[in-house]
Order: sequence, then structure tokens, then C-alpha cells
Amino acid sequence: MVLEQLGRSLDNALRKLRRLPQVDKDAINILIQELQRSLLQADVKVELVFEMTESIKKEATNTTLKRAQRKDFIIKLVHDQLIKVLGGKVAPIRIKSGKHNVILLVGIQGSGKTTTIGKLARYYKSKGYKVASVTTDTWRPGAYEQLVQLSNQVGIKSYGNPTEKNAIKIAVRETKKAINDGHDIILVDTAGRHKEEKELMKEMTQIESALKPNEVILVIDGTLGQQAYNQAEEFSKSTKIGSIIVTKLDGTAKGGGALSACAATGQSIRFIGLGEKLDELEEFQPTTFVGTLLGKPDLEGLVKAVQDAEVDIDPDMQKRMLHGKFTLEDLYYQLKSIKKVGKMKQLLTMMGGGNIPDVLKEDAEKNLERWEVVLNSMTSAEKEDPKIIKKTRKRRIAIGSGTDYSTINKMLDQYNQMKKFMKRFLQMQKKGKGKGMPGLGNIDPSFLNKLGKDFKF
Ligand SMILES: Nc1nc2c(ncn2[C@@H]2O[C@H](COP(=O)(O)OP(=O)(O)O)[C@@H](O)[C@H]2O)c(=O)[nH]1
Ligand SMILES: [Mg+2]
Repeated sequence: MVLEQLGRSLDNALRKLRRLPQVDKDAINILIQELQRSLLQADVKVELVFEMTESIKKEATNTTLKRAQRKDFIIKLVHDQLIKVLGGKVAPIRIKSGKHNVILLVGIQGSGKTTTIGKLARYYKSKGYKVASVTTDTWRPGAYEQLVQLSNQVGIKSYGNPTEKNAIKIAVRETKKAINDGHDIILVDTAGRHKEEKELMKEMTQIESALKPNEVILVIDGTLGQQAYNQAEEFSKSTKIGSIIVTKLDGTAKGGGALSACAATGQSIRFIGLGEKLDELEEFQPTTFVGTLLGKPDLEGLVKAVQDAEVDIDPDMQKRMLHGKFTLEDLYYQLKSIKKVGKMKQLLTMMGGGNIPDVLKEDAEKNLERWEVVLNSMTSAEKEDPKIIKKTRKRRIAIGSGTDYSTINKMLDQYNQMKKFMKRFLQMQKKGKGKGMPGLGNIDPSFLNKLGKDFKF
């Protein structure tokens, strides 16, 4: 999880509060101290920490609420303050459909611009846009090849000219080509810049005025902690920064500092980078983020994730499953219908579930192919009730399908895990029904909370 350390210590502080028989002045003071310690450890600026905690303290002390309601009230105060410090509600980048959208990425060398271009390309491509990348980095050796390679990995076209030395010319010409080729989103990479390097800053300004991008995104290294503020300020002097992406939040204890510092510049943080791989990019929404951080599933986010995951469950199968009937064939077809495995993973994480079933990891497609062969060697009785598959049957199936015991065992294992998961998932959907919302709808948060705890695969 992102900001694991911060999440854990905040969660501990709130847990302690929940366990107390009553909330008095001492309890509030202890909570405040623990919040301060946790936030300072995450490199959040001292002044900001005091401002936040003072406000929590004031409201918590002045409340006229009855004792029983006070705990919930204080927990909500903590949530609200954290959301506020991370920038409140953030709107996504506005992509105009039917037009071309030029997005320019700027930032210091090594902050993760080129990697982030690959991630954004993958993200927007999966949303159905025709994406292209352009590199204007004439400074770093191999910069062009790096972007070409990433673009190939994602399956998008990349533009650039490794023999041209004038970055502004490259930017204008190559972006034009990408637009003429009918791309909707053109992600333009720039050279790494250091704030002292006047020439580079000037080049960046010139690229911006020549391209007139729809959005300039500043990419900032999350390991900088609160220092991110100065960097963002420097950049906004030369360019009209529209939003920020904070990278490398995996494995840094200073993430809280970086995020709060970036939010303090008044810019929206739209995405966060959580690793070197192309799928390690997350949309940033303070409400969802704080919800996950404090271990409470975020309902709004869950509903959206379910919709995005395009989980279509056949109504007939739903009925059977709710009565405990879920066959191997159901599993096979269900997995086939989960089109966006990545979204499904996100969904499980939001539910607070422990490990994600292996079957939903990257190799789902490969598994499915193998399983199809195995399924073809099974009798209907075996598919209906896999419990009967013992040693002799396994041997027959293994020979028939040309696979080995471990494939069959793994499939049965996954079947049992998924059976449990699907049942809960359906119960959750059922609970949300009848209240006017699709899918998860208006689910009682305590139900989801409990569900989250039960998810141990
Ligand atoms: N752990 C981690 N590494 C990252 C992340 N984003 C980028 N990197 C790494 O940071 C280094 C610099 O990235 P690069 O995209 O070349 O930065 P650029 O100079 O701004 O284009 C590379 O080794 C990347 O793999 C991230 O979110 N997490
Ligand atoms: Mg680069």
C-alpha cells in the first residue's frame, strides 16, 4: 500500500480512540499527539501539521455531541483534515473527445517523466483513446529509444527525431504529425531539467508557447518529501502548470510530505506513480486515498470501480451461486467476462481484501487457455461438482488433457477461492439492490468493512 507507514500509525491512533469507553480531554490530547507524530514522520511540513491538528482539537473539544457520537465525529474530523491537506476533491484531466489533446510533461531529470508517459499511454489507451507519444529530449543519450521502447510495449505510436538537435522544432513537427495521423491524445515528453539550468527552462517555456498544450503536467519525485513544494514553485514560475503527478510513492516514508506539499501549491495531483511498471499508476482522488489509507473502503470509489471493471454476471449464474452452486464452468466463463483484470485488482484492494487470487493476476489469460483444455477432459458431473475430483479422476484428466497434476490442483484451488469471493461479491451486490443504484449501490459501510476484514484469500 502507498504510505504504508503513515496509514498504519494513523490507523493505530484511531483504533485506540475507538476502544476507549469515553472520549475526554486527555483522550483528545493523546490522539492529537499521535497524529502529529505520524504526520511529521511522513515528512509533512511542521506548520501544516500543527494547523491541521489544532483544527481537529478545536472542533473535537467544542462539540456538543453526546458521548456516543463523539468518536465518529472525531474520526470524521481526521478524515476531513487529511482530505483537505491532500487537495480536497480533484477533477480528472479534461480530455475533449473528438479533438486532439496535447499533454506536455515537464520535470527534473530522473523524476519519472518518460516512465509516466508510458503509464499514461497505457491508461488512456485502455479507455479507448488513440494515443501517441512524442519525445523532445535531445539531451539525454538514449532518450528517444527509451520512449520508443515504452511505446512499443504499450502498443502506441511514438514520434521523434533523434538526429534533430532543436527540441522546439521536434516538438512542433512531430506533434503535428501525430495530430495529422489522427491521434486523440498526444503525450509530449521533455528533457530532464534542473531548476538552475536557465537554458533548459527557456527551452521548456518555448516548447509550451509553440505547442499550446491542453495541459502541462509537472512530474515530481515523491521521495523528495516536503521539498517537492520548492520544486513545484520553481516550475510554475516558468510554465503554466495545470496539474501534478507524484511518482515513486512506493517505498518512501516521505510520501505524505510530497503529496501535501504538492497540494499546497494549489495544483491538483491527478495521478500517483507506485512503481516502475507500466500499470503502476493510480488516479489520485483525496477522498478515496484517505479512505484506503485509514482502512475504510470508499463507497463512491467502489461503485465506480465495479462499473469500470465491467463485471457482467449472468443472472442465472447469480441465482445458482447465491444458493451455493458455482461450477468450474461458471468460473471459466466468469473469468472470461472480467475484461479488465487490473480494475478487478483495484477493486479488491479497495475492499480491503488481503491477497488477490492468483487467477486475477497477470497470467489470467494464460490460465484460461490451459483451463479450457482441462475442462474439455472433464465429465459434466466433475464440472458441476469438482469436490468429486480425487486422485483417480485427476490422473485421467491429466492424461486426457496432456497437463499435469499441479495444473489441475491449482485450478481447483483457484476454483475454491473464487467461489468464496464470488459469493461475497454477489451478496454485496444484492445488498445494494433496490435502492436505485446499479451494482454496489447504497451499501451499508459497516457491511463493507466487515466484508473487507473477511477477505483473506
Ligand atoms: N519505484 C519507482 N520508480 C519509478 C517510478 N517512476 C519512475 N521510476 C524510475 O525512475 C527512474 C527515472 O525515470 P525516467 O522516466 O527515466 O525519468 P525522467 O528522466 O524524468 O524521464 C527510472 O529508473 C524509472 O524506472 C515510480 O513510480 N516508482
Ligand atoms: Mg526522460
